[in-house]
Amino acid sequence: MKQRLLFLGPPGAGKGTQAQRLAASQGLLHLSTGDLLRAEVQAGSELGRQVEAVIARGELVSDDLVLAIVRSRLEQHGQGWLLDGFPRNLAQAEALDRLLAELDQRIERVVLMELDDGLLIQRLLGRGRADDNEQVIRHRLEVYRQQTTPLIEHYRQLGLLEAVEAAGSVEAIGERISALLAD
Ligand code: B4P
Repeated sequence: MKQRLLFLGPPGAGKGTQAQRLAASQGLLHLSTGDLLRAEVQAGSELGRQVEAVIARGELVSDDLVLAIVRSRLEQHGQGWLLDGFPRNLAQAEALDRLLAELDQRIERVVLMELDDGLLIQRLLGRGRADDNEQVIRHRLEVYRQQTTPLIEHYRQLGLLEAVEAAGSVEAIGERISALLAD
Protein backbone atom coordinates (compact mmCIF):
# COMPACT_ATOMS: atom_id res chain seq x y z
CA MET A 1 0.00 0.00 0.00
CA LYS A 2 1.07 3.56 -0.73
CA GLN A 3 2.81 5.20 2.27
CA ARG A 4 3.32 8.87 1.33
CA LEU A 5 -0.01 10.47 0.77
CA LEU A 6 -1.72 13.78 0.38
CA PHE A 7 -5.44 14.44 0.96
CA LEU A 8 -6.99 17.28 -1.00
CA GLY A 9 -10.56 18.59 -1.03
CA PRO A 10 -12.89 21.38 0.07
CA PRO A 11 -13.44 22.23 3.75
CA GLY A 12 -15.81 19.69 5.26
CA ALA A 13 -15.16 16.95 2.67
CA GLY A 14 -13.92 14.75 5.53
CA LYS A 15 -10.17 14.92 4.93
CA GLY A 16 -9.43 14.98 8.66
CA THR A 17 -11.90 12.17 9.41
CA GLN A 18 -10.48 9.82 6.77
CA ALA A 19 -6.85 10.82 7.30
CA GLN A 20 -7.06 10.01 11.00
CA ARG A 21 -8.56 6.55 10.37
CA LEU A 22 -6.09 5.62 7.66
CA ALA A 23 -3.04 6.92 9.48
CA ALA A 24 -4.03 4.96 12.62
CA SER A 25 -4.62 1.71 10.74
CA GLN A 26 -1.42 1.97 8.65
CA GLY A 27 0.91 3.51 11.25
CA LEU A 28 1.46 6.68 9.19
CA LEU A 29 2.28 10.12 10.57
CA HIS A 30 -0.93 12.19 10.27
CA LEU A 31 0.09 15.74 9.59
CA SER A 32 -2.94 18.06 9.68
CA THR A 33 -1.94 21.70 9.33
CA GLY A 34 -5.41 22.68 10.63
CA ASP A 35 -4.90 20.65 13.84
CA LEU A 36 -1.37 21.98 14.32
CA LEU A 37 -2.55 25.57 13.87
CA ARG A 38 -5.42 25.03 16.34
CA ALA A 39 -2.91 23.61 18.85
CA GLU A 40 -0.93 26.85 18.51
CA VAL A 41 -4.13 28.80 19.23
CA GLN A 42 -4.80 26.62 22.30
CA ALA A 43 -1.29 27.29 23.58
CA GLY A 44 -2.33 30.96 23.85
CA SER A 45 0.94 32.37 22.44
CA GLU A 46 1.12 35.68 20.56
CA LEU A 47 1.48 33.67 17.37
CA GLY A 48 -1.59 31.64 18.38
CA ARG A 49 -3.63 34.85 18.73
CA GLN A 50 -2.67 35.91 15.20
CA VAL A 51 -3.50 32.47 13.82
CA GLU A 52 -6.86 32.47 15.61
CA ALA A 53 -7.94 35.71 13.93
CA VAL A 54 -6.99 34.41 10.46
CA ILE A 55 -8.86 31.12 10.93
CA ALA A 56 -11.93 32.94 12.29
CA ARG A 57 -12.12 34.96 9.06
CA GLY A 58 -11.85 31.81 6.90
CA GLU A 59 -8.58 32.99 5.31
CA LEU A 60 -5.36 31.01 4.88
CA VAL A 61 -2.56 31.36 7.43
CA SER A 62 0.76 32.61 5.95
CA ASP A 63 2.72 30.15 3.79
CA ASP A 64 5.94 30.75 5.75
CA LEU A 65 4.38 29.73 9.03
CA VAL A 66 2.66 26.63 7.66
CA LEU A 67 5.84 25.54 5.85
CA ALA A 68 7.94 25.91 8.97
CA ILE A 69 5.51 23.62 10.82
CA VAL A 70 5.51 20.98 8.06
CA ARG A 71 9.28 21.08 7.61
CA SER A 72 9.99 20.44 11.29
CA ARG A 73 7.61 17.43 11.34
CA LEU A 74 8.81 15.83 8.10
CA GLU A 75 12.48 16.26 9.00
CA GLN A 76 11.91 14.22 12.17
CA HIS A 77 10.01 11.48 10.36
CA GLY A 78 11.47 9.24 7.66
CA GLN A 79 8.57 6.77 7.53
CA GLY A 80 5.18 6.97 5.85
CA TRP A 81 3.07 10.10 6.21
CA LEU A 82 -0.28 11.54 5.28
CA LEU A 83 -0.56 15.28 4.66
CA ASP A 84 -4.08 16.55 5.39
CA GLY A 85 -5.08 20.10 4.44
CA PHE A 86 -1.60 20.96 3.14
CA PRO A 87 -0.64 22.22 0.60
CA ARG A 88 -3.50 24.67 0.09
CA ASN A 89 -2.12 26.85 -2.70
CA LEU A 90 0.46 26.58 -5.49
CA ALA A 91 3.20 28.33 -3.51
CA GLN A 92 2.82 25.75 -0.73
CA ALA A 93 2.80 22.89 -3.28
CA GLU A 94 6.01 24.15 -4.88
CA ALA A 95 7.66 24.63 -1.50
CA LEU A 96 6.62 21.08 -0.58
CA ASP A 97 8.14 19.73 -3.81
CA ARG A 98 11.43 21.45 -2.91
CA LEU A 99 11.34 20.22 0.70
CA LEU A 100 10.68 16.63 -0.36
CA ALA A 101 13.48 16.75 -2.92
CA GLU A 102 15.80 17.93 -0.13
CA LEU A 103 14.67 15.06 2.10
CA ASP A 104 14.85 12.58 -0.79
CA GLN A 105 11.19 11.66 -0.40
CA ARG A 106 8.27 11.79 -2.82
CA ILE A 107 4.47 11.83 -2.81
CA GLU A 108 3.07 8.47 -3.97
CA ARG A 109 -0.64 9.36 -4.27
CA VAL A 110 -2.90 12.41 -4.00
CA VAL A 111 -6.49 11.65 -2.98
CA LEU A 112 -9.03 14.31 -3.99
CA MET A 113 -12.22 14.08 -1.90
CA GLU A 114 -15.20 15.51 -3.83
CA LEU A 115 -18.52 16.60 -2.34
CA ASP A 116 -21.37 19.03 -3.24
CA ASP A 117 -21.46 22.42 -1.52
CA GLY A 118 -24.85 21.65 0.07
CA LEU A 119 -23.46 18.61 1.90
CA LEU A 120 -20.22 20.39 2.81
CA ILE A 121 -22.13 23.23 4.47
CA GLN A 122 -24.45 20.79 6.26
CA ARG A 123 -21.49 18.81 7.66
CA LEU A 124 -19.59 21.87 8.81
CA LEU A 125 -22.62 23.45 10.47
CA GLY A 126 -23.10 20.11 12.26
CA ARG A 127 -19.48 20.09 13.45
CA GLY A 128 -19.87 23.53 15.04
CA ARG A 129 -16.21 24.58 15.40
CA ALA A 130 -15.62 28.34 15.99
CA ASP A 131 -14.99 28.91 12.24
CA ASP A 132 -18.06 26.83 11.21
CA ASN A 133 -20.72 29.49 10.77
CA GLU A 134 -22.39 29.87 7.38
CA GLN A 135 -20.80 33.18 6.37
CA VAL A 136 -17.26 32.00 7.17
CA ILE A 137 -17.89 28.59 5.55
CA ARG A 138 -18.97 30.27 2.29
CA HIS A 139 -15.80 32.37 2.37
CA ARG A 140 -13.66 29.25 3.01
CA LEU A 141 -15.28 27.57 0.00
CA GLU A 142 -14.43 30.63 -2.11
CA VAL A 143 -10.81 30.59 -0.86
CA TYR A 144 -10.69 26.85 -1.72
CA ARG A 145 -11.93 27.53 -5.27
CA GLN A 146 -9.52 30.36 -5.89
CA GLN A 147 -6.38 29.12 -4.16
CA THR A 148 -6.56 25.36 -3.70
CA THR A 149 -8.29 24.00 -6.84
CA PRO A 150 -5.26 24.85 -9.09
CA LEU A 151 -3.51 22.01 -7.21
CA ILE A 152 -5.87 19.51 -8.79
CA GLU A 153 -4.31 20.19 -12.21
CA HIS A 154 -0.80 20.34 -10.70
CA TYR A 155 -1.07 16.82 -9.29
CA ARG A 156 -3.05 15.48 -12.24
CA GLN A 157 -0.20 16.49 -14.54
CA LEU A 158 2.24 14.69 -12.28
CA GLY A 159 0.08 11.55 -12.64
CA LEU A 160 -0.56 11.36 -8.89
CA LEU A 161 -4.23 12.33 -8.59
CA GLU A 162 -7.12 9.97 -7.74
CA ALA A 163 -10.59 11.40 -7.08
CA VAL A 164 -13.02 9.82 -4.64
CA GLU A 165 -16.72 10.54 -4.08
CA ALA A 166 -16.90 11.77 -0.48
CA ALA A 167 -20.65 11.19 0.05
CA GLY A 168 -21.81 8.17 2.08
CA SER A 169 -20.82 6.62 5.39
CA VAL A 170 -17.34 7.15 6.89
CA GLU A 171 -16.69 3.39 6.45
CA ALA A 172 -17.80 3.31 2.81
CA ILE A 173 -15.60 6.27 1.91
CA GLY A 174 -12.70 4.68 3.82
CA GLU A 175 -13.05 1.54 1.71
CA ARG A 176 -13.06 3.59 -1.51
CA ILE A 177 -9.86 5.32 -0.44
CA SER A 178 -8.11 2.09 0.60
CA ALA A 179 -8.93 0.60 -2.81
CA LEU A 180 -7.17 3.55 -4.51
CA LEU A 181 -4.04 3.05 -2.43
CA ALA A 182 -3.83 -0.72 -2.63
CA ASP A 183 -1.13 -1.27 -5.25
P1 B4P B 1 -8.83 22.27 8.39
O1 B4P B 1 -8.55 21.95 9.79
O2 B4P B 1 -7.96 21.63 7.34
O3 B4P B 1 -10.35 21.84 8.24
P2 B4P B 1 -11.44 21.60 7.10
O4 B4P B 1 -10.82 21.64 5.72
O5 B4P B 1 -12.51 22.59 7.42
O6 B4P B 1 -12.11 20.17 7.35
P3 B4P B 1 -11.96 18.63 6.78
O7 B4P B 1 -12.09 18.48 5.31
O8 B4P B 1 -10.71 18.06 7.40
O9 B4P B 1 -13.26 17.96 7.37
P4 B4P B 1 -13.54 16.97 8.61
O10 B4P B 1 -12.95 15.62 8.44
O11 B4P B 1 -13.19 17.70 9.88
O12 B4P B 1 -8.73 23.88 8.14
C1 B4P B 1 -9.20 24.87 9.05
C2 B4P B 1 -8.52 26.25 8.83
O13 B4P B 1 -7.09 26.15 9.16
C3 B4P B 1 -8.50 26.82 7.40
O14 B4P B 1 -9.71 27.52 7.09
C4 B4P B 1 -7.24 27.75 7.43
O15 B4P B 1 -7.52 28.99 8.03
C5 B4P B 1 -6.27 27.01 8.32
N1 B4P B 1 -5.31 26.16 7.54
C6 B4P B 1 -5.25 24.79 7.59
N2 B4P B 1 -4.26 24.34 6.77
C7 B4P B 1 -3.70 25.45 6.20
C8 B4P B 1 -2.64 25.65 5.25
N3 B4P B 1 -1.98 24.61 4.71
N4 B4P B 1 -2.33 26.92 4.87
C9 B4P B 1 -2.98 27.97 5.40
N5 B4P B 1 -3.99 27.86 6.29
C10 B4P B 1 -4.36 26.63 6.69
O16 B4P B 1 -15.11 16.76 8.50
C11 B4P B 1 -16.03 17.84 8.63
C12 B4P B 1 -17.28 17.37 9.38
O17 B4P B 1 -17.97 16.38 8.62
C13 B4P B 1 -16.98 16.72 10.74
O18 B4P B 1 -17.96 17.12 11.66
C14 B4P B 1 -17.09 15.23 10.46
O19 B4P B 1 -17.47 14.49 11.60
C15 B4P B 1 -18.16 15.21 9.39
N6 B4P B 1 -17.99 14.07 8.48
C16 B4P B 1 -16.83 13.58 7.97
N7 B4P B 1 -17.07 12.53 7.15
C17 B4P B 1 -18.44 12.37 7.13
C18 B4P B 1 -19.33 11.45 6.46
N8 B4P B 1 -18.87 10.49 5.65
N9 B4P B 1 -20.66 11.60 6.65
C19 B4P B 1 -21.15 12.56 7.49
N10 B4P B 1 -20.37 13.45 8.15
C20 B4P B 1 -19.03 13.36 7.98
